Amino acid sequence: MGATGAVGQQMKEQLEKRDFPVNEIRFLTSKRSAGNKIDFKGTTYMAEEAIPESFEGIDIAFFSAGGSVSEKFAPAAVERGAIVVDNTSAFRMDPEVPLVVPEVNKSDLSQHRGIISNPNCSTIQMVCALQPLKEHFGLSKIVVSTYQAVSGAGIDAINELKEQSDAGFEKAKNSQAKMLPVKSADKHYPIAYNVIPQIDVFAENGYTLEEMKMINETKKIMHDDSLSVAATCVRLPVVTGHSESVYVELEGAPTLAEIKDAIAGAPGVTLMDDPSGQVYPMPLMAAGLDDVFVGRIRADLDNPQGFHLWVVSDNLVKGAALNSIQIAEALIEEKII
Ligand code: NAP
Ligand code: 3JM
Repeated sequence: MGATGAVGQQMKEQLEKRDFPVNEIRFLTSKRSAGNKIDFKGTTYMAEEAIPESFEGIDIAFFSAGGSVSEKFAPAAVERGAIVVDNTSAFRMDPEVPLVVPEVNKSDLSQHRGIISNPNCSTIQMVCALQPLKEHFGLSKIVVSTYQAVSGAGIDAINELKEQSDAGFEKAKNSQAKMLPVKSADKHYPIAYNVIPQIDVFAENGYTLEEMKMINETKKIMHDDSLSVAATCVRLPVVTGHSESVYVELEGAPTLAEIKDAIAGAPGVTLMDDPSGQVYPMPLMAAGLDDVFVGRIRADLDNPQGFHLWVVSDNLVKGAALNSIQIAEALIEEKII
């Protein structure tokens, strides 16, 4: 569901690349793209307008077409026997819906009642990097600032960044932006040559919903309501790949070498940290890759339990499509489906 979107196209690529076991596949979209041709593993398919009957005979339905589409169609898919892996925020905080990053809380999958939520992209890469620290040393506090790419806001936002960038600084400054910070809002700002400290709409407490997603989802995935989490989410003129500056306070006071060893040994995480060689992760190098990359690891200068990290990953890959496919792979491995 949402097959023609930025996430949907990446889902298709991941299914092909990982040779996911498929007997039959349907590519669902809105009416707008129905009839468009989609190539999958050497066969050409037609995109179909989603209707409740689209889910007859389907085992696993991957949703990435926005929250309202998930609210409308996920129950119809579950009624027809499908397990829904939902990439939207629609059900993430529902206590009956597992919210899963397989490297962190795969065991929650067994509790599913038809819908499994895929966390927000910024949450996924952060919990992958921090889970080894939690396991080895205990984790009590997180303060994160994000540097997020426009691909997280969909294909139209990627195109808008490209158009504004090509137009140059002066023209971009006066351009009629339509997509960011929030498409449905009345007011928009150019993203090229700019930085926008707003992702998703504002909540009453002054945080944005993107920030509240990171805060609430992290506690749910890590099974720790007492974990202290603060987030500031910022959009940058980067096509794809989110970066995060993360400050953590641990329950222990490990050495820097122990922190690096824990991160280097974590599944799905690559340590990339050598200041002497100017080695650290950046979104341009992470684009299209599966892993979460961590560098710039430093001990806080005042707090022996405090550490700073720089965490980068492709938000469309591990942040969205890959994590969803890994959830489906885990369902098969664990014989849940
Ligand atoms: P996108 O590039 O704008 O694509 C949207 C997709 O949804 C298109 O395939 C579109 O089909 C389809 N769609 C829109 N309205 C529909 C409707 N009423 N019925 C059926 N299909 C409809 O957006 P995207 O970046 O792929 O993101 C899609 C959604 O995924 C987001 O809204 C968000 O909820 C979720 N997402 C999650 C993460 C994450 O962190 N896990 C990251 C990014 C996005 P048409 O081609 O017919 O318009
Ligand atoms: C990432 O329903 C919508 O309009 C989608 C908004 C959206 C979300 C979301 O809330 O599902 C855009 C981009 C996300 C997300 O992953 O939380």
